[in-house]
Amino acid sequence: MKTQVVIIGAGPSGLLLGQLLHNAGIDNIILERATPDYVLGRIRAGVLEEGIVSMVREAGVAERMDREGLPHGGVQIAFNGEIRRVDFHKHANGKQVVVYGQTEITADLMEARQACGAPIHYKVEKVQIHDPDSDNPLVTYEKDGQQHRIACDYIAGCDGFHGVSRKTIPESLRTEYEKVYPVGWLGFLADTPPIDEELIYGVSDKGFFLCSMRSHTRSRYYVDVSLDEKVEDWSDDRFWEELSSRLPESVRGKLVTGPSLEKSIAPLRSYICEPMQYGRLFLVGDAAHIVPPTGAKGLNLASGDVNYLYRILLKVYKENRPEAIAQYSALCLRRIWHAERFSWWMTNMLHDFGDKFDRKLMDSELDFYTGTDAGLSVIAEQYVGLPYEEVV
Ligand code: FAS
Ligand code: PHB
Repeated sequence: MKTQVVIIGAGPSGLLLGQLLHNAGIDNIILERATPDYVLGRIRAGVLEEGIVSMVREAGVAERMDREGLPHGGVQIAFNGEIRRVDFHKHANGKQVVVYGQTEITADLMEARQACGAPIHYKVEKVQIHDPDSDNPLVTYEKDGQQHRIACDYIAGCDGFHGVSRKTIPESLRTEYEKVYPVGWLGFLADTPPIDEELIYGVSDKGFFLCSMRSHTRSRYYVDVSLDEKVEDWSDDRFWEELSSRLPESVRGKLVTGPSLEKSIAPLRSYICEPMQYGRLFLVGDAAHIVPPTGAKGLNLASGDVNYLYRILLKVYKENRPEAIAQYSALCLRRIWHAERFSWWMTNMLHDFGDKFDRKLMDSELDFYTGTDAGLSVIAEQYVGLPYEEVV
């Protein structure tokens, strides 16, 4: 088999890249090790920056997102019993974010892939990347016991943190940066009306909380827990009691409880692999970087990588500029490191990791950054997302 681009992974990165390339007439094959249901069953991101919204529109897959997505002009931050609002219109030049679940985007992209008939293979095994640093890379995999080979021009490693792509880059060429936080987020999804029109991030003496949503009738909540906690030890009642105890008096009465549709604990980590390319192999999204979800950046960073790789491949194939691939890693990393810093900073400002000096700094930071125009602009401009750079 031969194609122009092999995409490993059918998460949001792989599916979005695949749709954009297909629409541009660039042949690509997507290889996914799981089933569609498994991919859709992972409850993850919920906040979309304008960048990914425009990419999904450009891919021609925005109809449901535009109909059901919730535009948000601000976000709220609760501490010391009060709630302050970060106004994006006032402090981020009128930009906004859209609340629309990663699961929904993934489902919309899966449907588009099926409708256009572009090749995608689920439940593949033993994907291997051969000679990515040559002019003739090859991808092999197994499916239903059959061995398959795909000769290609380029490989997009959209296979997440635990995929095969990053490990294909020789360890001697990789520099990895990592910070592991001493807590995880216990996430809870319920068909209950959200506590407020906007997201509320907060920290109380009991710990961090986040009140988010997926629609006007479906809520998504988080509390931070120690890493030795097990999700099976958290009954629905125990979760609701813990969340309620962390909420400010002013909103606690608005909390509507109900049975969980999904409950999971996600560890918090900052991670980056440099460089993000090796010959004709490009790392995209979680394959190359992870952020703590406090800045709502994970999915949005993945989409930034997709934007850069897509526009570079357009230059390669439509302008006959194969040398354009050399800029990919540096372009991605400039944006990624800003989001890594923002996510690390928001995490430290909203989580008490037990040091009493740091706890006092948290109060000072929260008071300054939510109480001054300068501070509010810092949060707003990075929360709505930095603009994509031009691909030359
Ligand atoms: P993904 O991990 O989504 O997709 C990779 C795909 O590759 C998977 O389908 C996997 O099955 C497949 N794959 C892996 N190895 C393979 C192989 N060898 N062969 C073939 N296929 C292979 N981000 C936010 O912005 N906000 C959040 O609240 C948030 N919460 C999160 C909670 C959790 C528990 C996790 C893990 C992440 C969360 N994220 C959040 C980040 C998340 O949304 C990611 O940024 C996003 O899924 C990145 O998408 P992909 O890069 O496509 O990687
Ligand atoms: C979510 O809705 O899942 C969500 C929103 C904002 C975050 C993290 C998660 O920062």
